[in-house]
Amino acid sequence: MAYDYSRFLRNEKLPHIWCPGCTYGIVLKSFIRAIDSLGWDKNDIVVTSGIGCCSRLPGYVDFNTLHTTHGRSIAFATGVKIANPKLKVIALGGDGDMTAIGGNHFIHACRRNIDITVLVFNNNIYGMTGAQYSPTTPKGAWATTAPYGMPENNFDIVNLAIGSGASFVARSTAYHATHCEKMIKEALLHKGLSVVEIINACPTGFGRKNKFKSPTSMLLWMKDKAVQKAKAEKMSPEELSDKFVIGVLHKEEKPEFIESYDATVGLNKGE
Ligand SMILES: Cc1ncc(C[n+]2csc(CCOP(=O)(O)OP(=O)(O)O)c2C)c(N)n1
Ligand code: SF4
Ligand SMILES: [Mg+2]
Repeated sequence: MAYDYSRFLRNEKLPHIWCPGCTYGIVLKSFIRAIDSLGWDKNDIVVTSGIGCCSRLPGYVDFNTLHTTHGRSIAFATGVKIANPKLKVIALGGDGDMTAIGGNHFIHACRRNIDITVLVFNNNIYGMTGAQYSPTTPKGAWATTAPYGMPENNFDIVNLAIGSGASFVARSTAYHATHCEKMIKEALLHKGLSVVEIINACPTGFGRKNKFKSPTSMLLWMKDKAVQKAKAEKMSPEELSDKFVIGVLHKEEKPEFIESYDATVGLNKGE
């Protein structure tokens, strides 16, 4: 029997706004299956987003949702989590949202290790506003703001998260939809700041002008370039040079922010 996504959707909000060939719908489904597999009460789940194409996702899911301001998904999520630590809080946003305008919120949430799951939809471009380059646009790639090729070095979101102190960091892609579901599920189960970078395709803003002949060719690029962690461990740096690794790339136990805050300051001080 076909999987019934409608139980988790605000069906009256469909059809969604995403372009044909955009991979955000695939990730939306992975996200729903991950949550469903945990059996959590919908009322205990809060999803926040910033502004961007992927940030429209909370509008379609039947949880408690906040579509906030550009770059501020994690800031709102932090407020919600501190106000009611029992809630399962998920902050999502694009590469622009999380590593450009919201980059400061991202690194400090990682440093604090607050118990929130951060999903970064990385399509290497500002999709919504017309393909300006973001901090993850590969060097040399075309963007409307880089008509001669992106001149800057780019962030590696996984390394940024690990370096900033996140206690769980994973990567997946829209092509690897079942793997993506698994990574999201593991992140949701982790106590502390968990980050999943999800490689996505924006055929309209990125693919068309960067020599991808079709949306399918962008998915096949993910298939070709992604290497599972176990396989990557047996490969040389040269063999990995034009690939990226997927899987759980960092996991550690360390004090979580709300527990530390409660122990030192007291969450209900003054009441
Ligand atoms: C303060 C502010 N600055 C700029 C914008 C314009 N803006 C909206 S979405 C966006 C970029 C979105 O890119 P990304 O976060 O990667 O999401 P995508 O659309 O690619 O999913 C920008 C610059 C805004 N809404 N608010
Ligand atoms: S512009 Fe790009 S990211 Fe936005 S909906 Fe279209 S394909 Fe997806
Ligand atoms: Mg983007």
